[in-house]
Amino acid sequence: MKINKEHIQNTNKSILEDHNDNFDFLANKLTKNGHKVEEIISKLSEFQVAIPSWALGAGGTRFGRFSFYGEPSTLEQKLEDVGVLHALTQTAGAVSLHIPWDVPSDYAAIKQQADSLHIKFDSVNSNTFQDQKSASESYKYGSLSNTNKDVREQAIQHNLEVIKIGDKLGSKSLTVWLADGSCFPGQNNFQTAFQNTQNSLKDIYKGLPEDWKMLIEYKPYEPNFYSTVIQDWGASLMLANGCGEKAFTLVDLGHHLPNSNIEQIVSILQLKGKLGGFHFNDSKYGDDDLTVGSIKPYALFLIFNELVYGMQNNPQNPDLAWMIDASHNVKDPLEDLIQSLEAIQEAFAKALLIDQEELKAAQLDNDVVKCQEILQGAYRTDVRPLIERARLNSGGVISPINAYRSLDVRNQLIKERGRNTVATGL
Ligand code: AOS
Ligand code: ZN
Ligand code: ZN
Ligand code: ZN
Repeated sequence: MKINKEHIQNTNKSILEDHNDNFDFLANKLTKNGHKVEEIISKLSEFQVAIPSWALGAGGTRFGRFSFYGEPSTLEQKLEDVGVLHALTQTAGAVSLHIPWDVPSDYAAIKQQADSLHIKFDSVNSNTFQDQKSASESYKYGSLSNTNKDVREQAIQHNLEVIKIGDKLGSKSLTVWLADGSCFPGQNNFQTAFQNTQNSLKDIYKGLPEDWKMLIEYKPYEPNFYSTVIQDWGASLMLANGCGEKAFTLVDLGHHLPNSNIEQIVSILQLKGKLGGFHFNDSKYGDDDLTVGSIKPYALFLIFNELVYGMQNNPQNPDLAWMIDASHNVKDPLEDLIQSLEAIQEAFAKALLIDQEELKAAQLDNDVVKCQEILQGAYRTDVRPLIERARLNSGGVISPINAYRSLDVRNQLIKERGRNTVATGL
């Protein structure tokens, strides 16, 4: 299934007039209030979010998995799916691969396919949380933190291999997420596990090309339920600092204990130049991996407020690797990703509406009420016409979900691939 210009024009036709009315109304209002509408739109157009290869099929839980049919089972098909998302939204111009699930068999062909779909290869992910059939050592008791040197060595070599694969595709970063930890008190020596992890990461870091970054993801629990070796941003930051200037912390929104102030974490990491990447999702209880913006959209907006501030004021922090890390059992995965992309754009657009100068003045006056008015004034604005216009300007559709449905994409995919396909990976 490939979306072409004709598809796009046809689905836009019937709602173009409505869109124009809504856009003009909003643009007039914003311009009167001193906003530079064109600038906001071009920032929205530039903002690209990587799609993780493992979110293209139904995720499932340990209790079962309900297929959505027509799911991609090869890397080529996964790229096709990202191509559909990108053609409609013009926001999904990158894919994040997980090795060994996504090892290309023909690099030149895969690169060519990605090029033709305008998709870049974002961060590559290593996998030391599952045992591979051919592996001689098991990660049951940890990978980079394992007390057994042979296990650590196998995990290090795997990460170095992932860098090589990513390098051939044009990726520029390695994301390390470890399941390492313990399920019961006394099972692990915390200090030994941490030191082993630091040393292993240093060995991987040595193999990082000059223009690459290492992104270190943290998570408080799951799959281990008593302790996780890289449990929070502090542990991640210490490890990144221990490795060097090309190592950074990666924040996954679902990887926090309840009520953690994520916007504050994000803000301080940028100040220190150590925020490297982002996994977007939403959650109510833990690492729920739900659609971005589906549970706590205001929190997402507050996080974006800090991200926008950081992008404007922290040149010491590199450009961030943006990725969606969501997966669940009930929606069409592509529709879910479209909703996530929309929620990200919406939070970003609203954050761009915050008048930073006005906010700073209110903060200096200690005018707490005004500070809140400024934030909530931006949050309450319906910015959807801006996002629609950004998509239109880049050749996308006004309404991606409606277009996806009217083009009957899922049934096309089922026709092409069959019903009982199983996505490789989780
Ligand atoms: C796991 O909880 C992390 O969020 C990972 O970033 C990611 O979901 C995983 O690598 C995919 O299996
Ligand atoms: Zn993640
Ligand atoms: Zn996660
Ligand atoms: Zn998650």
